[in-house]
Amino acid sequence: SETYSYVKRDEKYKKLTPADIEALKAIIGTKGSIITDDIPSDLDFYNEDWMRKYKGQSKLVLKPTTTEQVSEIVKYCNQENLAVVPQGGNTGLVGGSVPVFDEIILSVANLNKIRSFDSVSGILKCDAGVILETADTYIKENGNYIFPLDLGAKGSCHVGGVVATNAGGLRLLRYGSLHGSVLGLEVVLPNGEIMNSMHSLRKDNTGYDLKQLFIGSEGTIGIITAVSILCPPRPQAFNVSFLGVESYEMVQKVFQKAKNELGEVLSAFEFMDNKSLKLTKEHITSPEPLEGEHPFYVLIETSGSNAEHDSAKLEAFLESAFENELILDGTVSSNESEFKNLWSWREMIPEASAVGGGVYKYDVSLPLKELYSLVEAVNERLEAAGLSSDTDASKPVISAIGYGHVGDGNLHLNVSVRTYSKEVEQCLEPFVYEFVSGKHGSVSAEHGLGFQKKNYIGYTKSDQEVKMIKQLKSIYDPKGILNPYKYV
Ligand code: FAD
Ligand code: 2HG
Ligand code: ZN
Repeated sequence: SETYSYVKRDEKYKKLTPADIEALKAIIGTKGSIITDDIPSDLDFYNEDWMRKYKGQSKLVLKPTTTEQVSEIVKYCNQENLAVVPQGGNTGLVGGSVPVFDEIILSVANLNKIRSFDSVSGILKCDAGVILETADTYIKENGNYIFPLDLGAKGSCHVGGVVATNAGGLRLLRYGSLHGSVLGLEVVLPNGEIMNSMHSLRKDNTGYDLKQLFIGSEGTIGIITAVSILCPPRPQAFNVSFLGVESYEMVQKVFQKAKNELGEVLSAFEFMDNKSLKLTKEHITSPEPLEGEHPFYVLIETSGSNAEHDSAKLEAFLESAFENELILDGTVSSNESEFKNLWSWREMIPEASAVGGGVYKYDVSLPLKELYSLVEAVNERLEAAGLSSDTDASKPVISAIGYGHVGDGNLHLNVSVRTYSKEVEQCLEPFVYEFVSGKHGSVSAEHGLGFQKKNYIGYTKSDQEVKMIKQLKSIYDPKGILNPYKYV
C-alpha cells in the first residue's frame, strides 16, 4: 500500500515455515494461545492499528501465558532470524504495535494477572497484559488507590503497553511521568534472557537505572512481561470545570492562575480550540458543556481529600477569573454523571477527528507560549494551498484542530480529512517537523515514534544521541529481530 511504499522487506529475516509453527506450538501449546491464517480474518485485529491506518500481513499471532514461554519464543525467533512485533492493547497512535510485513505478532494479552498489591506502600505488581482500567479498579477496591496515569484508551490499553510507550495522558500534571512512578520491570531481552528488576524500592542508586531504557522503548529492545509501579492514594473528591476562553493568550493566563490558586488540588489542565469542540459535537450526543460558542475551551480538574475544601477553592478561583475577565463562561460538575460528561468532551476528540474519513495526527511538545502557533501556521498553509474547507466536500481537508495537555506543554494537532492524499501529506510534512524543530520542541511528546515518525527522530534528537540509541540497540538486539522497520 501507499503507506509502506518506501520500505522494503529486509530479506535477512526468515519467512515463517510450517516447521517454525510446529516448534512455536510446542512452546506455548495450542489452546487459545496461537492464531494462524487458517481463518485469515482472525488475524485482522492484530495486523491493523487502532486508527486503521497501518496494516501488516502477519500470518501468526502468539499469546503466551507465562514469562518463560515469552522467553522461549524469543530465543527461538532469535536463533531462526524471525522478526517479532510485541503487542499490547493495540491502541498506539504511531503504527508501532502492528507488523509492517510478515513479522510474528507476540501479544501479551494473556499475561494478565495482578501479582500483588501492597495497600500500605501502594505498590502494584502486575503482568504486562493487565488492562489499565482493570488495574485501576483493582487498586481502587483494594485500598482506595489510583493508577498514576489515565488516558482515553484505558479500557483497552495495557499496563505494559503504556510503559513501553511511556504514555503521558490526562493527569501527568499531577502524578508525573512513568519514568518516576515505575519502580521495576520484568523484561525478556531479544536473546530470550529474562531481566528481573521487579523491585519495591523508591530509592536505589546502585549503578545505572536499567529499567529506564525500556520505558518508552516501544518494543524495540525487550518485551516487558511485568511492571512494578507506585500508586498514589485515590483522591476522595473530584471536580471538573469547563470554561469558555477568548484567546490562547487567555488560556495561558488561566493556567497560571489555576496553578497559583488551586495549588495542590489541581490535577488536570486541558485545552481545545473551537474547531475541536465542533467536530466532537458531530460525533457525540451528550449534553453540550456550555451554551454559547467560544474561541477556546479549558477543562480543569481538581482532586483532593476534602470535597468542601476543593469546591470552595474552585468556586473562589472561578469567581475571580470571571471578575478579572479571564474567562467568558464556565460550568462545574455537580455529580458523577456531569463529571463524566464534561470529561467526555475532551476524551472523545481523538476519535471524533477521524470520523470524517481520516486524520493526520501530530503530537508535539512546544514552549507553552508558542503551543498554539503550530495550529495557526498549519491552517494558513492548508488554506493557502486551497486544500481545506469544512463545508466544501471537494476539498480533502475538513479542518486542522488543536487541543491537548497545556499543563505539560503538549499539543495535539489533528488534521481531519475526507480522504488521505499525497498533496495534503506533502503540505504537512516535513513542515510540521521543521516548525517544531525550529522552536526546539519535540516531534513526539507522548505517543512515540513507531512507524509513522521513524524518519523524524533527527528533528528532536542530536546525531550523537541517535548514535547512542543505535549502539544500545545493537548491543541487546544485534540481529534486529524486535520490532523492525520502526524508529530504530
Ligand atoms: P500497543 O499499542 O499495543 O503498543 C504500543 C507500542 O508499545 C508498540 O511499539 C508495541 O510494540 C510496544 N509494546 C506494547 N506492549 C509491549 C510490551 N509488553 N513490551 C514491549 N513492548 C510493548 N497516549 C498518551 O500518551 N496520552 C493520551 O492521553 C493518550 N490517549 C489516547 C486515547 C485514545 C482513544 C487512544 C486510542 C490512544 C491514546 N494514547 C494516548 C496512545 C497511547 O500511546 C496508547 O493508548 C498506549 O500507550 C498503548 O498501549 P497498548 O497496550 O495499546 O500498546
Ligand atoms: C489525547 O490526549 C491523546 O487525547 C490522543 O493523546 C491525541 O489523537 C490524538 O492526537
Ligand atoms: Zn494526549
